[in-house]
Amino acid sequence: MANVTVIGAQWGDEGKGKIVDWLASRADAVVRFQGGHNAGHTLVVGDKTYKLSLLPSGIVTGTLSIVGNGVVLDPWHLKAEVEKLEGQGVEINPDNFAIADNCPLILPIHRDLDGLRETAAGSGKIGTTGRGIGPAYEDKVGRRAIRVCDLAHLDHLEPQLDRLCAHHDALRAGFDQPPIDREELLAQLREIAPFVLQFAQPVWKRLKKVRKAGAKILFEGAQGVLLDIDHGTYPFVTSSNTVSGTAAAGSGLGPNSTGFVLGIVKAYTTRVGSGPFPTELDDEVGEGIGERGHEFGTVTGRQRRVGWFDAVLVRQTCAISGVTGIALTKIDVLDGMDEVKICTGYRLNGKIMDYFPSHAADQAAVEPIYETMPGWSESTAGARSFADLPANAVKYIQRVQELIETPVALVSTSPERDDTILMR
Ligand code: 2SA
Ligand code: MG
Repeated sequence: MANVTVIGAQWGDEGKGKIVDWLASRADAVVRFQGGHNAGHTLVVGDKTYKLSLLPSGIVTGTLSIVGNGVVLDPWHLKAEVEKLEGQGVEINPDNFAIADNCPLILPIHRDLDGLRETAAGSGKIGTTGRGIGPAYEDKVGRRAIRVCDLAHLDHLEPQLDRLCAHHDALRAGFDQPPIDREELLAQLREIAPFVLQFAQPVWKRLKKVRKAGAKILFEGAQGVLLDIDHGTYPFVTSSNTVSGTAAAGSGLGPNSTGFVLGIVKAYTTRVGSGPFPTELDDEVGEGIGERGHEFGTVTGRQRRVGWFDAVLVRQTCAISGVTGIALTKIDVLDGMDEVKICTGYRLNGKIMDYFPSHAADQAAVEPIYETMPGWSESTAGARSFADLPANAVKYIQRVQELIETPVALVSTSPERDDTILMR
């Protein structure tokens, strides 16, 4: 196995967790490079289920796991997640877990601001996970973030606190919130600092060493390309770049190290939160798919919106993200349907389009053009070879591959690690 970068090629929740876990057992290091604890990966290993939000999936198998600089880190959440996994028997120590010391922190004020803004926006809200992700990235780019390395210098935090408070106190006043309590914030940081610092280091150096030793690195993306801050359904996006290129910048390695780009693609489409969704189904068909697919968010438990497979979107995200091959997941959820539909193009103001436009109003207005294919009554659940799949499921997979102009490398047929078909 070469290095592999795994990204979601839709709106997140494509089933990255299972595929990443499958690959993590073959990797020497697993790196998270963007997002924060807004991600939610469910790993099913044997009879155990692990829910990860911030920690890289390799942690469950004891593989070196790294939180890269591109991540925004909530130190209190980190502690809780580590303790929860330790309670499930997972060992986490500085030998198998490292955090980039230049990683910006998510503070309680970020979480509060996220919530205040969403409430104030009413029906115009983004539908964020409420974890403070956006405000934390704003502070990073605004050069006023408190970073992991600052936790070792809390006696000299005044300049950062000045910048942070100047900005946030004004914002908070707009929401009738009191100014930041600097003493309280400092006390909270002092308390959590030793826990975080035991894992903190310049991870680019560690990764350089790992690379020299010829180890295989797995870059674990979170969310999906349609939630990318540049390429997604702006403004209904997350606040980081979710495309494959971020693996390099978000970990401290060059773009020549990201290897095979594996796009994770669900055999239909889902999204949580607000924003355009051309193939969304508001009927029993969608409800059925949602129920069979257990479409509830790992992080917030919110019900996911469900729709047909949109080949236009996935062709676009695969191109933007340089996807080498895709892993098609949850094909078994489509078992037993009379027919299945694939969106092959859009109609906008009487014109036919073969791509998803950038403007939010156009994104909301496009009408999908569908191709209908016969379904399959046989079960695909648990299939482990191509020969085990019903003929119509094979046809569906081949048509998807053709339309998205990207090869299918893997097909996943259940949440179980081994229920995976390797195509090439
Ligand atoms: P935020 O909290 O600022 O990132 O929210 C902004 C938008 O991004 C959406 N969002 C997500 N949508 C789907 N899945 C997400 N995380 C997955 C999960 C993890 C995954 O919950 O299982 O698949 O990697 C995720 N995170 C953020 C959110 O709904 C808003 O639309
Ligand atoms: Mg998920």
